[in-house]
Amino acid sequence: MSESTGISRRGFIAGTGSMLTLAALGSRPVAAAVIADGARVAALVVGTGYGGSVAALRLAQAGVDVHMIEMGMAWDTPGSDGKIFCNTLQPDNRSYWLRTRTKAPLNYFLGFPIDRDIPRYTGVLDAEEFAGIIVYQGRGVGGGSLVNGGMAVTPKRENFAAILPTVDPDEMYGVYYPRANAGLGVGLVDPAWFETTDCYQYARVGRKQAQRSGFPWTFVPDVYDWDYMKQEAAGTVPKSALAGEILYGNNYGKKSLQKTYLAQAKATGRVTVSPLHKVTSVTPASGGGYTVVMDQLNTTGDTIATKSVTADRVFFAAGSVGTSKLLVKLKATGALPALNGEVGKGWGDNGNVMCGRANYLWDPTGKLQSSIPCSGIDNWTAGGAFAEVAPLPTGIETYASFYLSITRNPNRGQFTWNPATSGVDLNWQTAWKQPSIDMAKTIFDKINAREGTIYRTDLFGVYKIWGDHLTYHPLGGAVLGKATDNYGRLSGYPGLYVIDGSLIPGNTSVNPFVTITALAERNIEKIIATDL
Ligand code: FAE
Repeated sequence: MSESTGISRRGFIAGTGSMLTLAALGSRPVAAAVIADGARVAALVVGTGYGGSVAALRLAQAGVDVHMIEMGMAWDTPGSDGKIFCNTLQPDNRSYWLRTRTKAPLNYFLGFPIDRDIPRYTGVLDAEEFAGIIVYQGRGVGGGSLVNGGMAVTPKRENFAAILPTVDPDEMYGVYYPRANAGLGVGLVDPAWFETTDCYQYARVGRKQAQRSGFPWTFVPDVYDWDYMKQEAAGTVPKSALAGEILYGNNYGKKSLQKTYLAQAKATGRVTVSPLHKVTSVTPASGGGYTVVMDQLNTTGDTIATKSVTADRVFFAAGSVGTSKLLVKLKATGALPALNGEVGKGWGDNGNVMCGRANYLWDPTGKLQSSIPCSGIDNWTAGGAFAEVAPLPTGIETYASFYLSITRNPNRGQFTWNPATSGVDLNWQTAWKQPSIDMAKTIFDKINAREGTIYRTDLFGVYKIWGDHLTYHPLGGAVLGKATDNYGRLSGYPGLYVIDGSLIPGNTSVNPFVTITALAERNIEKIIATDL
């Protein structure tokens, strides 16, 4: 137990009367010691996604006590069905963050809306709505790693200068990308198994059609345990990828951060996590360090306590949207007035756009589809698009090919404080997706022409081809070398750092979490060497 929590389980039980407390808890063990009001901590990490998990592990290994604050749940306890997470096809209260109706990214099927009512709960997927875009994000200990597809892609080196122009590619490709890939447990599908398994028929159809149109097709690495997936296919273990689990959590085979960086961090004995705590303010403390204010939430999202702690150092790792919103608010409301004018700027959607294509009856994509994508079409150089061949794990034959394209969309949004609502707005407009649609069309118009096929119009509405209303990949808002120095130190405030996807200026050319992890590895190494 870290001293920095200010409370230990034994002390808590002794201090409140052990019999009474155990009776009230129904004899269940106390899951974790949450942070106490008035605590003093050496390092406080806001958020438990990729950036936060890297920071916590490396700081702890360097001998620093770390407390991680996470607004979502711990996701370590099974529900009444014996599972921690609910299935994509049967969303229940565990699916969405504080919604009374689901908000599925593919919200129509065969032209009919598929969203349904659910009880309001601190579920695992947040569909955060801004005026022109819905930003999907993971909520809980593990951040986006709980809900994502696990596609773990290192960008091509030739594209890196456009991704992070102020970072030395030699050190990234020589040291930090390899370190991130190892820490995340990245692996590749067995190519021989891929050729024969039913669950990747959809990917083989995607490959055949891409290659017939002359597009480079490539395997994409993932953090899923590929041996486990083989056992799922053989029917010897409980299924998750082959049970269609995606978006609302994965119960078995995916190596989320809880199984990798966070497990290692907790094993140091120096890292404590407070779930269901949401940071609302950070401001310089009179005696040095920073006063961090947070709301403790219950599972319907009500505030049940407000706590104020002091931290010597604060690492903002609340994700691109979470960190940007916090910093914009703290600058505008006078908590951190010296933050520079770059805070909130340079936000991008990683060029995300989705579409489906209708295949002929003689080209089925399979009723069993692994929810973990393993391949993509790389037309980045010629047409500005990298398209995941994505599953439609509905359990029935759809004769559809489905794609999430990552495109070189140049548009960038900005977060601003809105005094009228006491909230943070994002000025992204839906029309700004048009360059992404144009780039995706460089692939799919050609495939459709070659195959004699058409776009699906029933997945995102009635007669709507493009899923242009959303992103899974928010990036930017506290850009490296602009809002911060070249290692994430916030200007004007020694001891405050940004260490998540908000550092990356809007696009990574591929799925982003390996780059977020590698950049965090680079920055924390420098910070530990020079600031501690
Ligand atoms: P992130 O993982 O979002 O973690 C931030 C954490 O901070 C979250 O747990 C928040 O709940 C928490 N938080 C926010 N505000 C506060 C606050 N005020 N107080 C306390 N806690 C707070 O940030 N990327 C890939 O590379 N491959 C994929 O296959 C892929 N698939 C995806 C599929 C879906 C459906 C989604 C939503 C995302 C996907 N992503 C994928 C994106 C990836 O998960 C995302 O880029 C990273 O999770 C971002 O990492 P960060 O560390 O920036």
